[in-house]
Amino acid sequence: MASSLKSLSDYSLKNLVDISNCRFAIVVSEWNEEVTESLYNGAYETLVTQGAQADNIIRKDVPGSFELSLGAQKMAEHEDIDAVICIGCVIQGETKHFDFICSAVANGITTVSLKYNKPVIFGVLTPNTQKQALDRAGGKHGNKGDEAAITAIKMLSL
Ligand code: DLZ
Repeated sequence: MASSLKSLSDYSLKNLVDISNCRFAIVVSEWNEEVTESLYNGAYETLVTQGAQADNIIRKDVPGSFELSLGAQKMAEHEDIDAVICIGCVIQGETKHFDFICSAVANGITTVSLKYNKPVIFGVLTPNTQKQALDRAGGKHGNKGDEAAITAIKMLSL
């Protein structure tokens, strides 16, 4: 299949752990809301489909992707949260803002994950255009929110 038509969110459902008693936090950036809401819905639905209880999925919104790291830290510091999923979309602009935000959030999320020794998942799209983002947020390339949720579950099996 041509890559332009292929879902880029393929993942294996092998070796998923029982998450019926796991608690998840999903931190959602308000920037590019149409995209991040679709990513959030994909992540939420995938967690529920895989066995998470709706009451065990907490949502927190932050203004932009730059703020995802602190939002993730505030969730990860709670002992009863098993995994955090960060949802954002940074669209390439004409300035260096894109590079600063992407690099800061990637480093910040990694730091939080290592500090609290729990999965903190990078569900952040970094496309060139909004169309590319929508294609990956429930469009022709699948939904990267689904993939972020599956990644969180897989990391819980470590
Ligand atoms: C300022 C800004 C810009 C230009 N673009 C985006 C974007 O595409 N995606 C996103 O999530 N956030 C963007 N932001 C906001 C920053 O993430 C942050 O909220 C502000 O710089 C304030 O710290």
